[in-house]
Amino acid sequence: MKVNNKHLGLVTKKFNDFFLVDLKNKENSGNSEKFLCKVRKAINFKNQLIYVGDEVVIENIDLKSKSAVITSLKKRRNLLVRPSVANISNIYITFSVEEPALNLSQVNRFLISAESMDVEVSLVLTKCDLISDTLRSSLINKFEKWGYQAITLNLQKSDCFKNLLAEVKQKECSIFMGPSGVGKTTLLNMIIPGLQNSTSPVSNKIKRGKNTTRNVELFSISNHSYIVDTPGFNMQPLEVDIKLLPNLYSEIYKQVIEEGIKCKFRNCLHLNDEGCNLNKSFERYSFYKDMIESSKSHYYQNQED
Ligand SMILES: Nc1nc2c(ncn2[C@@H]2O[C@H](COP(=O)(O)OP(=O)(O)OP(=O)(O)O)[C@@H](O)[C@H]2O)c(=O)[nH]1
Ligand SMILES: [Mg+2]
Ligand SMILES: [Zn+2]
Repeated sequence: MKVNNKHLGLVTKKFNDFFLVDLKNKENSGNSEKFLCKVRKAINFKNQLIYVGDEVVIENIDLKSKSAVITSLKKRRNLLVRPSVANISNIYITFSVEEPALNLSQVNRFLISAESMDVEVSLVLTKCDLISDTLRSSLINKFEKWGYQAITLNLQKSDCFKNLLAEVKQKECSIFMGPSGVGKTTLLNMIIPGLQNSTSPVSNKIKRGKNTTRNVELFSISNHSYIVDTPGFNMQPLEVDIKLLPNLYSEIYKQVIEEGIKCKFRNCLHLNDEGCNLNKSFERYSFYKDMIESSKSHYYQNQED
């Protein structure tokens, strides 16, 4: 049976030229109806590609074969580049405290690149069963100084994710990002009833993840909330305008915006002491400096090309 109405849908998965689209504004939550869609021929949406998280209009809905065609693409609020996901409201940077071991410079890179998206950013630390309570507390203290209230999880305790679940249910579209093997899919399997996505143990020798999740996929947790599982990336590329970098660090933002400190030059990158009044005695300053230096060389290289 075909229905000719137009419907607003949400792209939950993408493979080659096909898209899985969930109907939006459904009456009830629970098992959602997904339609396999292609883009209507002769439409190219001004050469824009369609991504997971995009809102689209679907037509020619065939209820029997559960298929339809996408006829237009709604304006998106934001687009994360790697992995490609549209319309995110919250990013949960997810790292394990062990197996694979916590790499602070990598955590910082993920956090800063998430901050550049202008969405709410949180930090989740998994596998806390593998460390002592003392170490867990000291990590919480450390990240508090970085400007984050780390959510610490021990997924072997089934009730530890209750608060997190209540939180993501309040958000529109939360994405879990971090290296391979940290337990992103394990967490989603616990949060979403009935979800049984593949997970696999980290490799024995080098304690690295095995890149188990291959595709970005968006899952419904209530009528208005979605969670995205992503493939783990071990290196987060940073494509942030160098001028924006200082304010992505809360330690700098607080001094400049909230406390109003002024350096001699406007647009001070807070590197040399001459005329710079930033208090640099915070833990992430060395990461910040390295990030500015490497963006600078990248910046000048591009200017020469
Ligand atoms: N000890 C312990 N192991 C955990 C915990 N959470 C997840 N794991 C294990 O970590 C391994 C990797 O988990 P996955 O969920 O596949 O990791 P992922 O982040 O989805 O990895 P990719 O899909 O490769 O990006 C699995 O063997 C999980 O059982 C935890 O809280 N404690
Ligand atoms: Mg996974
Ligand atoms: Zn300065």
